[in-house]
Amino acid sequence: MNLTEEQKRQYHRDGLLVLPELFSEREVAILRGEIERLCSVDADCIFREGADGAAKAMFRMHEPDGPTYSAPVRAASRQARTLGIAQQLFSDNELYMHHCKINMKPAVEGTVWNWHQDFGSWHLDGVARPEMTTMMVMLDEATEMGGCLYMLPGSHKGGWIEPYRDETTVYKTWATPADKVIEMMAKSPAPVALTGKPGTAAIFDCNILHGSGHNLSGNDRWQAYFCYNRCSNRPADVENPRPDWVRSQNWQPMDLVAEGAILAADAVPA
Ligand SMILES: O=C(O)CCC(=O)C(=O)O
Repeated sequence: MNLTEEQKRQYHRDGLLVLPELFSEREVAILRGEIERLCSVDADCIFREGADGAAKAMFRMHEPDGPTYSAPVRAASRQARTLGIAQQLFSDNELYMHHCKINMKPAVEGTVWNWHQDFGSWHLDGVARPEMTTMMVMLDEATEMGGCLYMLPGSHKGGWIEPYRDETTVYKTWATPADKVIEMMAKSPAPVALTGKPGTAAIFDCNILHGSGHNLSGNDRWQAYFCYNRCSNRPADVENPRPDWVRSQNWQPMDLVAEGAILAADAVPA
């Protein structure tokens, strides 16, 4: 899948490109089935919340040597529609996955992700340059009431903003200070709500400000995130690096796989 010049311009201008229904219903069903299967795994790379310990976030489904491995998720992250688009945006075929995750917001109970830049934490991981991008794929219908993502278009151009450690959320993150978010909002177009049908995707710059609210709806909101970095931008050594399921140590370039690879991977028993 080749991006048009207009799509590339839009990505660089807004820090964001929406790709409606990039994945088919069948592919989404396979990916969801995989996540349901993995929810019962007991592993450090699955975060849980609430009295019933429902999974909130799950990492590292793309590497064959871990407890959360899923061949269909690995195939999804290596499509011309995902990896190939990131390669085009960087004019670089040598990309690796910094991390791969699923964020789950259960109906009524799924909680907030405060405004942040992904590069806020990735820079602290030792990555020097903001040459990273994320492909998000909706595995449910994303709605405003259901806690969809909001993006502040153009905010990536402001560069890295020093984050603070946000301990208020279940999965602790590095968030952007409120005064900086408000300042950026005053000079940006209105935030964009990333709503859409299952299978819709969006690719976004690692410095764009984004966040999402509580899921007040009666439906779950599951989303997959494939975070790509250039191999030439791999992190430097840092003191106490985060575990490899969130700061990968596999810096080998990823290969593209065939269009039908998600369906083919589903045919092989896990
Ligand atoms: O899934 C969401 O709503 C937000 C997730 C996010 O921004 C992140 O994981 O960095």
